[in-house]
Amino acid sequence: MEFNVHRGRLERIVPSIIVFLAALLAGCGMQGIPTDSSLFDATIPDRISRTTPVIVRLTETETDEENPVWSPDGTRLAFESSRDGNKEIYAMDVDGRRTRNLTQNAANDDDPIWSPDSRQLLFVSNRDGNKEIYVMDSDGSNPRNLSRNAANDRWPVWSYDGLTVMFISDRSGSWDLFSMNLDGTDQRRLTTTAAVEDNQKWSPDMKHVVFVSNQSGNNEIYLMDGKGSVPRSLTRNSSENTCPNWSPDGKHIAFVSNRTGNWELYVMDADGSHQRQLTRTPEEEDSPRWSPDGKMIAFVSKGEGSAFISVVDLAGRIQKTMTDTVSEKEVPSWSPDGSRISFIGKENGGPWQIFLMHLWGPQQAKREDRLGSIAAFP
Ligand SMILES: [Ca+2]
Ligand SMILES: [Ca+2]
Ligand SMILES: [Ca+2]
Repeated sequence: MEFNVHRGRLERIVPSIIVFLAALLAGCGMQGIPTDSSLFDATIPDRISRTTPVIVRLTETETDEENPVWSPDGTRLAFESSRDGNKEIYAMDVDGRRTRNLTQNAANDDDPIWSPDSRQLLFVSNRDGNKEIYVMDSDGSNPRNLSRNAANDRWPVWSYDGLTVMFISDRSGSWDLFSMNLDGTDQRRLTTTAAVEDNQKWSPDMKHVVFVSNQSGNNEIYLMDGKGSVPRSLTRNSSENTCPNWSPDGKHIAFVSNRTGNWELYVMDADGSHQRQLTRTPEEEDSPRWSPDGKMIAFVSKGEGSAFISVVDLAGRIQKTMTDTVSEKEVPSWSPDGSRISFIGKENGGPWQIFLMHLWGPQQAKREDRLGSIAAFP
């Protein structure tokens, strides 16, 4: 079973629990790690509003390249590719050069997540017969199976102190959240429902975990502490509410919902209060990701045969919308310095490839050669 990020929200078409899970994971993106705040260029918000973004394609292959994740030090992107015939985790410099296969294993290896110090990666592999959570050094050496359980274990996220791993497992009969130490000890079940729990994200202060569950019959966003306290629902309606994403200061949570009959971007306070709709578009909004300074949110809008990435401020004012020749897009993710957004996209129906949108920087000088152009928000 593969969870491809581009599979879309199939749960509205095929209501099986497996597809439901795939759909929950789709588009939301993995949790990044807070980065060294000194990397962030505080002048970037002003520059974004004055500069034309430039899109650069980083991969050129015939296979799907997916799930790019920034190293917290901003120097590399890890990603998944099956260019050698099975899924492997690769890492490349952020200019697209010096790509290296880190896993080199005949099984499928995916879901890479950097450690806070950029020295290790968590990943998922079925090399031992079922999906397990592994850790390896950032050069691919020293891989260790952490979960060691006959069930499926996947979607690992680091705690911000780098000491524990939160993941999802179906070992109890339904998908639930679990935590363990970085050596695989002290594996604990944190949720105890017959429903699907996933999409877990630590709050920046590590006091809370936000996650998604369909225990009420539709996807809602829940909050608990990292030890498995009784979850509290932050959203409560008969529509879908998913893709929660913490603001860097931990005060707000961005998410998407179809409560108006159309998918839109929302922000709420971390206790679920003050839910505010930031977009009103005919497209389907997806994958909200906060800028490192917490002043903006990047997201994808998907329409018929097109997709574009926009950056919006907390008042819902669109700062930038990119239109270009990349007809499908998923999982935008900010560079730690806030100058670039990585994403995956398809050109002319080709395979998923990795792109960088330069919001500001030296690439602007060469923009005639690039894919990007700027457009008014529809
Ligand atoms: Ca492999
Ligand atoms: Ca469950
Ligand atoms: Ca919309």
